[in-house]
Amino acid sequence: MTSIACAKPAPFTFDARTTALVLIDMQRDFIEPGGFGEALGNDVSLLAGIVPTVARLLAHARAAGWQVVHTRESHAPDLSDCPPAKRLRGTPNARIGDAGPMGRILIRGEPGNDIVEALAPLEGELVIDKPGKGAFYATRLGEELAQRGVTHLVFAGVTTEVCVQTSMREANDRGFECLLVEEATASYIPAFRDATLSMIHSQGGIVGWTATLDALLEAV
Ligand code: TIU
Repeated sequence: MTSIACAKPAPFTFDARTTALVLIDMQRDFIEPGGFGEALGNDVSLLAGIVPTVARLLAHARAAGWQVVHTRESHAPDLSDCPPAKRLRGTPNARIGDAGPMGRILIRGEPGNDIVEALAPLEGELVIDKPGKGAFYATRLGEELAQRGVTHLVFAGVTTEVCVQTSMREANDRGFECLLVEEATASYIPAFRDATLSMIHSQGGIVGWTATLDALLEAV
């Protein structure tokens, strides 16, 4: 067993054999210019800065033998899994499914929908395509984790208050013990990242724990 003593709000104890690293949506569509993030009017460079930190965390998880999960927010080419309530909202420049410099925005199989090169999945790692913000909604993630006996989830990725927070809340409701790595998550709106970290570990860890990457690496 491993324990991160200075996790918030209390020590986080886990067993590498039943722990998975869940990297949320570290995709070109959010992190590089020309994708969904920029179409929404955001400065995507705010997200690119965490890639080396997430790479350190990923290298550790691989060395420690954790199950690794990568998620991708993505839709079918015919948009049958993208309700108008999602497609028609919030995009002044381009919408999900429109053509862009990295292919059709947020569409499965297009270059922009790939995980960024520095974090490319390896064989044996789970890659979950998700049509929603949460990683459990309309995906096989719950079943895949149950089959592997996973009980603890360490989260990182983008964006903190949208897909990361939604996925972590879904996981908490399903009985997983969840920790978010503080410097391995980012938002286009940094104050929202900070607020999300506070929300997660408030009220005695109402939806989970947070810890710094250094604290996690020291513990293991
Ligand atoms: N817009 C925004 O902050 N995020 C998303 O649309 N998706 C994810 O967080 N992955």
